[in-house]
Formats: sequence, C-alpha cells, structure tokens
Amino acid sequence: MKDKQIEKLIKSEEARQKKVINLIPSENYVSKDVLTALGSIFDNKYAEGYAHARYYGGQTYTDQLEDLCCARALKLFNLSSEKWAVNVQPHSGSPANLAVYLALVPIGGKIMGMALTAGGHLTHGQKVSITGKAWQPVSYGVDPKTEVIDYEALKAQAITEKPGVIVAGFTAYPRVVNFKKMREIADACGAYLMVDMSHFAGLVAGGAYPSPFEYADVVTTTTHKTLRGPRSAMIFSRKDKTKLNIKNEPVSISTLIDKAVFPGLQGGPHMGQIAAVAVTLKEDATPAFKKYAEQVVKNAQTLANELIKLGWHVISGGTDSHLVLVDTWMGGKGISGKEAEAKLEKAGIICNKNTIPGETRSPFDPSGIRLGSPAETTRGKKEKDFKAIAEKIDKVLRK
Ligand code: DSN
Repeated sequence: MKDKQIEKLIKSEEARQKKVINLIPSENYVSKDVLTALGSIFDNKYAEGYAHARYYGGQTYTDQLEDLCCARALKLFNLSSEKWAVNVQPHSGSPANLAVYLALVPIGGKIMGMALTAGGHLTHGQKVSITGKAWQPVSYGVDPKTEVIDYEALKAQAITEKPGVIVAGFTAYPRVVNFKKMREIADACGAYLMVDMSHFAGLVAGGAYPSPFEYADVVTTTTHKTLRGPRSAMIFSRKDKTKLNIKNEPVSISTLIDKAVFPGLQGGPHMGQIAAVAVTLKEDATPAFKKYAEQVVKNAQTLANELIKLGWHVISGGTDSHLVLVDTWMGGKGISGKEAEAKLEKAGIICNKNTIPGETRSPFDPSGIRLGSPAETTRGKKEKDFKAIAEKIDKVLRK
C-alpha cells in the first residue's frame, strides 16, 4: 500500500487477531475469497434500485450479482422463490431491523422484543435506539428462576399489549427459541412474527439450531457472525403475507420491506458487500460448513459445562448454541463484567462484558461476560481446547 500509516494499522490488527483467543460470539474469521470479493471493483458501482429496475446505467453485472446472491440465500435456507423473497441490500443488522418495522408497524405503534438484560438487541425496541423512540417498545424478559423464556407469560403480555410485531431473536440468549410457540403467540394477538437470527443463522444453515422459516413472517440476519461472511445483512420475507395499504388494498410485505430498505432508509447498495455475501452463501452450503456449525455448538457446550464444574454461574445452566453467558458478579462475591473483560484481555482472551437477567448494575459495568465459540472453531479448536480455555478463564478470574 502507498498509505503506510493505514498499512501499518492493518498489519498490527492482523497480528493482534492472530495472537488472541477470540471468544466474542458475534465475530468470526472470513475466507480470503470473501475479502477479495469485498474489496473488489464492485465497490466502484452505484446501483440504486433493485436488479433490473435501477436508477443508473451500466448494471449488467450488478444485476447478475444481486440475482445470484438472492438465489444462493434462498437455497441455503431451503426456501422456494414462490413463497419467499430476500433483500440483500441492508448495510448491516440495525438498518435491516429498522426497515422491517418501517414496513410493518405505523410510527407510534408497538414493537415487542426481548429486553436487553434478557438477551435482546438494541434494535428490538430499546429506548436508546430509534426503534424504541419512533415506536412504543414492549419488552419481554426471562423467568427469573430458570433464566429462559416463559412462553405463557409472554403470551399473556402479548395479548394485553397487542403489538404490531413480535421479535424473536437475541444477542445474548444461549438457548433455542421455540419458534412454533412464538408463532402461536403472534397469532393470538394478531402480530407479525419477525425472527432476528443474526447470531445463530450459521447454525441454522448448518442444521445445528432449529430453523425459524416454517413459523416466521420475516427473518432478518447479519452475515458476519456465525454465517462467517462480510459485515452486511439480509431480510427474508413471505411473499404471500400481506398488509393493507392506505387504500385498504392488501400489499405483499416483501414489497413493503423492499420499499423500506430503498428508498425508505438507504441509497445505493454496497455491491462489494453483496459480492462477498454471495461468496459466503456458497461456502455455507458445503458439508464442511455443516461440520463447522456442529462443532461450534459442541465447543460452546464444553465451555459452559466446564465453567459450571469450576463453580461459575452460567446463565440458564448451559447453552444450546454458540454463546455462553457467565455471571461473574455472582451477587457481589465475584468481579464485575468490566473488570473480568479487562483481566481476560490482559491474559490474551477477548470477550465482552454483558448484562445478565435480573441485572442490578449498569450496562457499562454489568454483572457478566458473554463468551462464544464461532471464531475459535473456525481456527480448528475442538472440545479439548475449549476445556483448556475454561480452565484458563477460571484461573485468570480468580487471581
Ligand atoms: N454487536 C452485536 C453483537 O455483538 O451481538 C449485535 O449488534
């Protein structure tokens, strides 16, 4: 590179990434092909609009690229193009979720999502996010004893609140979500069911986590977590699901979502990102990726079980997925999440501080840490390595 300052930073970050044990559950290591596509000349092209309906000329290859990316996305999750549409233009997860609300819920209407402390995301209607300012947030939690979703309580709350959308999905909930029950709850209160599978999409693709597609109206996902692709997002929606427009005519929600992404929220799609997502989706359809997804879950379960054996309070008593939430504060007997994160980083283990169910501290210095297995599984680590990682975490935190 001519720019030596930036080249140096890239090299330093590369060395840092190689040196550490990365347990951030939302990070991963992409292939060289993904990086090549991401940094390709597709980045030079403006392509406002959608394939075959653009606002600029010169779209022969961008149209082919977007069509191919959409076809690969539907195929990866076994979806028929007659029933499902996919939008691959959202720049990341937050605008993807925002686009769905914009399409389906009138401003000021209710969005029901998991509370941040229970494992929900900022864009599931938290007050500090636009999703909790432009719409009325309704939060559901987890059962304080079991630390898992109480579907009966959720149903009663949904029937009382009557939200426009119920969001199933999380950033810090270690268990499987019962999508069938979520569907029944959405039907009981007349809401659309949106699943944000950003965290576990790669596990769904690899058959290691239940698929939400049989039950959801809309499924959003980022592409850079367990899917192991570039930073981007996709929105899947049922073509046959409708919403009444201003003239009381039924319109497909897929059409409304496309309009919400562009021109509602975004300008030109990032075609380099879309090229890299297409590469990812092909990689994710291989037998090797299926094995990877299964190993991610085995590794996370080993980590959770070993930490429990060592005396730590692992939220919900374990994990069914790629992430493990640990209460390091343990009612004041332990250390705060911020301190735990810093101590582990000093020892070469990267994780993030996290709130836990029933949180009594602040999100800046909460009671726990969030750990995950996707990145280190990409580097080939197995159960015995995760047992050793659990022992190291225990030793560092108890020092
Ligand atoms: N920052 C992501 C995560 O770590 O879960 C969610 O946006």
